[in-house]
Amino acid sequence: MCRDCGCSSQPEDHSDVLLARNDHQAQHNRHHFDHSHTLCINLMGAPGCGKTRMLERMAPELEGLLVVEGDLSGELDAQRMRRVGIPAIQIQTGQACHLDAHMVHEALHQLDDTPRLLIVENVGNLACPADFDLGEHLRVVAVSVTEGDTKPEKYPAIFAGADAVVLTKLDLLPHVRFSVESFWHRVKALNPSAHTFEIGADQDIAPLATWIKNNIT
Ligand SMILES: Nc1nc2c(ncn2[C@@H]2O[C@H](COP(=O)(O)OP(=O)(O)O)[C@@H](O)[C@H]2O)c(=O)[nH]1
Ligand SMILES: [Mg+2]
Repeated sequence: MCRDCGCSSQPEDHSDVLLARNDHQAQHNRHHFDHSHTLCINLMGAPGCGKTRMLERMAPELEGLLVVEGDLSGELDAQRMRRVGIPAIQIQTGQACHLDAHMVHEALHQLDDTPRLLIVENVGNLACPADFDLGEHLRVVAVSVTEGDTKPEKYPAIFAGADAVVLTKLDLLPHVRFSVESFWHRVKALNPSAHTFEIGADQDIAPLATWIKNNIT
C-alpha cells in the first residue's frame, strides 16, 4: 500500500487534508520557481513509456536543464541523465507511487544554484501523479504505442490536466495494434487545447524541445 495516500486500496481517495497540504507546499514551490525564473515541468507517464529516453535525446538542446528523477528505489535514471551531461537529483519514494510537492521541495534544497529549466520525471504511473501538484508550470504526459490507444479513456484526469501529450515509440507501430488517430481523438475529447507531439527512434525530437524552450521566459 502507498505510504502517503493508501492508493492501492482506494485509488481515487486522496484525502482532502493531504491534498490541501500538498497544494500549499506546491504554491510555495511555484513561488520559488517564479522568483528564480525557473520553468518547471512535471513529466508523467507509465513505467517504461520512454520518459528518460526522451530527456536523454533532448539533453543537447535544453540549456540550463536540471532533472529530478522519481522512482521507488535506486538511482538509475539520475545516472542516465548524468551520463549525457545533465545534472540530476534522484528522489526515492519507497512505496509511494507518485511524487509530492514536499519531496520536490526537499530535493531542491540540495541545490546551490537554481536552474533555468527543471524537469521532474515523476514516478511511472498514469493515476496518482495527476492529483499531486508539484508547483510545476507545465504538465507533460507521455504514452507509448505499446500501451494501447485507449489509455485516455481509462485515465482521463492525467490527460485532461496536461499541457502537452507526447506519443512515443512510433517506430514500433508496425508491431502493435494501435490507432494513432483514435488515440488523438480520445486525447482531444478530454483536452482540446493540449499540445501534441509524436516521437520515436526515427522521429525528430526537435519540435518537443523547441516547445519547451519557447516556454522559458
Ligand atoms: N523502440 C523504441 N524504444 C524506446 C523508445 N523510447 C524508449 N524506448 C525504450 O523503452 C524502454 C523504457 O524507456 P525509458 O526511457 O527508461 O522509460 P521510462 O520508464 O518512461 O523512463 C527502454 O528500453 C528504452 O530504450 C522509442 O522511441 N522507441
Ligand atoms: Mg525513467
